[in-house]
Amino acid sequence: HAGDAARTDLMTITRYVLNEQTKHPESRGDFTILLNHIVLGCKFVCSSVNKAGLAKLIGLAGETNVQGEEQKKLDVLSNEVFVKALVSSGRTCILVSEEDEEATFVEPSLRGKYCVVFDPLDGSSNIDCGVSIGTIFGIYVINDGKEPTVEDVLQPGRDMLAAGYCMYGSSCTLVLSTGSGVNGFTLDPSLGEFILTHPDIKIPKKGKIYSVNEGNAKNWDGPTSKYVQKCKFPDDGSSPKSLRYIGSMVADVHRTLLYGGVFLYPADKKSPNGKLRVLYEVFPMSFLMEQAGGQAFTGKQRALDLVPKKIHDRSPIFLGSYDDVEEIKALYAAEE
Ligand code: AHM
Ligand code: MG
Repeated sequence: HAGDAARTDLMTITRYVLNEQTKHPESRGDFTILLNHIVLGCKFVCSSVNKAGLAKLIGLAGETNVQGEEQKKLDVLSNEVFVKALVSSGRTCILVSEEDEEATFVEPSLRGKYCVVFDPLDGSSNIDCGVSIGTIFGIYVINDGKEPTVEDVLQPGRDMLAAGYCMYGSSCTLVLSTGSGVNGFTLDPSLGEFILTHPDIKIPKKGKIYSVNEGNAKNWDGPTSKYVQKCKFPDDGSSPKSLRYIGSMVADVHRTLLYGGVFLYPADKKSPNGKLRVLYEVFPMSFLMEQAGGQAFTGKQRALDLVPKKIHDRSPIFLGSYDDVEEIKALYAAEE
């Protein structure tokens, strides 16, 4: 019937990116190719994540090799999936992964102009209990023909060309920004296609949720403690905020993007730079927040203005609804 016929009219992620490409007549389609390879990596990891529980319990055929080696850990596997997908795109020159100590320089014959920073499987402590986990990525571009160096990725987050994440949850959702707004796509497993389900995501200006690991409260600094106290005991007559904390950055940020509020991983006395990594956690999520109309702040400055010194640098982060982050900024300003 008519409903079925209409299905081929869906906006798939490929179609979306090709459409975007036509807005840049000078484009040679390199970005579209790169993104296709990232999408393939996401689909592959999604299918592995979905099989993970089964594979562990009953040992899926092919999961154990002839030497009887143990099945690969999912985070190691995901890293290999993305490294292979990115290198084989022929469009990358430097890869920075949370899983690898050093940056990977792509061999000259497969080299392209994009640098990709990523956390292949974030929140992996959540795998065994079936809680949502995800892949986070950010993309920089270097000048054509330039010999790549690690300096090319030690750039402020505002210079990213694109950023996104894929959440492996009850459904598989890919959220992407190429610098003009944020769009969300959901994998239709029967088609193997990501379909545009959340066009032009805008975060509510103010939210009713705060999201933080309160178990660290003992070691927080003044402004963080004050802010969380205000969430629970507002002094302006407003209702207290609800607390939601999954402990999986992708899931916590995804909820924040859709429902509003703030996600914070602040500094504490034990970890003065917080926990989350600048290049492949803080930057991509901050990029998405700003593109959705929210803000991202480190406690000192706009998160996207940070300049990382090392590829695995960390930073405190407060991100979410514009007005909520504004309140946090005021508390830090009052401290100075
Ligand atoms: P991971 O890269 O080791 O998985 O750690 C990152 C995760 C984030 O997904 C999450 O926001 C944070 O760690 C939770 O940390 P904590 O358990 O300290 O609250
Ligand atoms: Mg991580």
